[in-house]
Amino acid sequence: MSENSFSDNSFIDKLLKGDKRTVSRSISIVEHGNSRARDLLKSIYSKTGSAYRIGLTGPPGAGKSTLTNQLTKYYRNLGKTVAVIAVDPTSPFTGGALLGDRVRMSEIGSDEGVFIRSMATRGSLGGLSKTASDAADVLDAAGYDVILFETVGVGQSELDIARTADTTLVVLVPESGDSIQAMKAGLMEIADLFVMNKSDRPGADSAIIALQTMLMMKSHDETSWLPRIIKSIATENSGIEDIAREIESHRQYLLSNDSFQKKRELNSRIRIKEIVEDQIRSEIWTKERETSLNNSLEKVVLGRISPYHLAEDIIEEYKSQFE
Ligand SMILES: Nc1nc2c(ncn2[C@@H]2O[C@H](COP(=O)(O)OP(=O)(O)OP(=O)(O)O)[C@@H](O)[C@H]2O)c(=O)[nH]1
Ligand SMILES: [Mg+2]
Repeated sequence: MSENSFSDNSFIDKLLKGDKRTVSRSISIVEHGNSRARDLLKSIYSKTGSAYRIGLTGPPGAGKSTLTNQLTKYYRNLGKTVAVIAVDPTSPFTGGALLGDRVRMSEIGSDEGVFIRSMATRGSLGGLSKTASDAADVLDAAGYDVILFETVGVGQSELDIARTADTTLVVLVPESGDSIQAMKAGLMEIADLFVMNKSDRPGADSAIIALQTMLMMKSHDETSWLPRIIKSIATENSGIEDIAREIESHRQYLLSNDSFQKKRELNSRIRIKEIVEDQIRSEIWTKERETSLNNSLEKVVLGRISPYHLAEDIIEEYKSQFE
């Protein structure tokens, strides 16, 4: 296979057959976000669209991995194949910070119908949502029925995951009761369903009531989807069926009123803009332009040239190559 093309179809064939090594290599390729990644994603796109994409987000330690593990077993019992992507928005190293997850997930990791991968996105080209969507396309094309994304809800990451997912689960614990009030509007907006995990701990019911009160204040009409709150004890495999049933209700809701199409259109729109912007950004910032920019900074700081003038010069010079 040549370095930059997939004209030799055996790689793609193996990927489409779900060969795990090839799936894994393909994800590494898309993580780089370079032209090779783009070639790969172009070749497989027509084979995507059948996997259901579920995102799990929430505060650190809420039980996202434990739930992911249980949901994976649940779907496997139904005969579905499952891919899990643990996205770590903070670590520049793949794997390291998620070692704990790996240990816990080793139980499902040996199952032939399960694929587990952790992805670090800091430092990779493009945002988390782009990388996650690209990885999901690879897994979708490889034939996985269900794709579960786990990411800790810090800052932007949960919004990115919600964009990539068809159904988004926000996982909370009774202890977050007090902080629910302070919870960023972000988590409230993205949840298609809430999971009150660690319901074996005191305060679960009052946390649910507090959350319910906040949810009722959100504006909605008879056609909007109202996120429900499901109790679970992930470590005891309790509540998992309820969660899966609610995910299915949400899927049916999306399908019944063309929201599914709309949601995927909206996500595609954002994704395409990201692809365009990433590519233009990398075209503009060649080594030469970076160097020339660095050489002009002193003049800017000393007040001899304004940042706007310099920016205009750079843009003019960039455009001139197309004339
Ligand atoms: N008591 C109790 N403990 C739980 C429950 N679910 C998970 N845990 C424990 O909580 C801890 C954190 O669980 P994880 O599944 O790693 O949580 P996480 O949200 O994936 O954590 P990060 O990925 O680090 O943000 C582990 O020790 C679990 O065994 C539960 O329902 N009840
Ligand atoms: Mg985890």
